[in-house]
Amino acid sequence: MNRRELLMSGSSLLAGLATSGLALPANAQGAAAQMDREDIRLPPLLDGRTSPIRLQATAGRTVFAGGAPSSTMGFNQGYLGPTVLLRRGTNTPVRIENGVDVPITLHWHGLTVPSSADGGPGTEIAPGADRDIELPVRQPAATHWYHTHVHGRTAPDVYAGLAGAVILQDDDEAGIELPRTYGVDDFVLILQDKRFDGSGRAVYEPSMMDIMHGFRGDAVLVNGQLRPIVRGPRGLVRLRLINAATSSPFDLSLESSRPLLLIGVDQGLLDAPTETGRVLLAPGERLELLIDLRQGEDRLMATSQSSMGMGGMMGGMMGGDAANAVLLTLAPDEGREAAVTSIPQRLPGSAVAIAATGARRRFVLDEGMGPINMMRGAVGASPVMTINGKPYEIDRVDFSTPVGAQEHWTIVASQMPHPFHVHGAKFQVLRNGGREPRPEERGWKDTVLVNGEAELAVSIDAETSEGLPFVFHCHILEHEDAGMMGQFTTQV
Ligand SMILES: [Cu+2]
Repeated sequence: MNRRELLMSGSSLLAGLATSGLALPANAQGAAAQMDREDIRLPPLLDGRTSPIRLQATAGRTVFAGGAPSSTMGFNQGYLGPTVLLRRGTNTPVRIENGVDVPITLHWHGLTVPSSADGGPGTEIAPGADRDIELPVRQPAATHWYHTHVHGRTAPDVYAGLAGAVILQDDDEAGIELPRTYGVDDFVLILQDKRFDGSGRAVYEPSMMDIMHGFRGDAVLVNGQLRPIVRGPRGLVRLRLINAATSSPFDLSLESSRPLLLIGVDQGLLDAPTETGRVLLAPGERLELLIDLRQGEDRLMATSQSSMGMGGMMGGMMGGDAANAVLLTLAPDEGREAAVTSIPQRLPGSAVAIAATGARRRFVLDEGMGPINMMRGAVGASPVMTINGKPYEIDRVDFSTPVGAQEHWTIVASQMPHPFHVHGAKFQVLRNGGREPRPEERGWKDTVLVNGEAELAVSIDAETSEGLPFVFHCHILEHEDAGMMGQFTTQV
């Protein structure tokens, strides 16, 4: 079967997913309607700025949108984990305990810390075991997140809920008048799409086509809630959006068509607020937005991109690939005074491009849409995916480079868009798919949805320690689990 035939054979399935779109199964609709005005629940805060913290992986039973209880996992609770507060310049001791029956790791997505603290695939914690680390926080204020990262089972375990938010603070951010009262005018919003069975239970049983093209859910949940309402004072509120889906990129816009005010991306604040009609948030990426609630009630909409990307072949075949859905309602609380009512002119971020004088590297991401995976699929085996022709192996290191190097990387995603992520480093997007970076691709990043070829200026920031390499990989977690991941070491 060639690629086109494969796509055609999968098209009815994909079309079915697209038309079912972001709706719920019929028997969950009534409950969902009742849930429509449920206030958002934020994860509890866990303050690591001044004291050690503890994160215990925990099994749970969670009701999503009024359906039957789902088997889930979380940290210190049954689904997702607390929001960890960190501050630049501190060293935060963390105890990670594994209270579930599968191995876990704890990767700090976005933190550039030594690899022994960072929790890649090489730091597995067995059921019942624990691990003590220390996080040296030396980078600017930003929204990051943490999640399990065991090779071969990252997708199911992140889907189940082994993930949480990080708010990193510093003096520069504190010096700007921005909303920062958690749950009052500053909201962490963790996005995960889920697929539901007939009883409304969230299930994860990806087909071969889901693995190849990326799993798509029936609904996008925010902190585990369907279409919650975010109430804030009459003034500015800050949304910290984290895409923790296994593979769905979300195209975000306001129902009113008013522009979004973008203030931050993966690695921190921009140099100034930027107005944009819509922003694309790929798996692994974060965005910070300001919303002015004086303009009245509005809704944040999420269009789930077809797995084949914008304007791609599948988009055409499905006749407009997207189902538009309300992600959440934004509502002013008339009785509450806002702490912040004016949009800052400047933000602490730096727009200065780096030199990229170091090594040039080229990474070709390949989901193996060829005969080998077709044969494997035919006999029920899982597909093998590669970077530069090689699937991930825990004992293979693909390159080594000095800490402080500024390198020029070309990432190639020729068959479908892949969100590329690197540990221990940050980058600026120079070009993506032959165009200038979009507003949400500017500033320092650690994840980018590569569509065609992307040119990145990469700053290698952290050291590999205790013989543990850093990884770079596709953040479609099904692809990562199938081997689309490589490793490198750094030297101080
Ligand atoms: Cu991928």
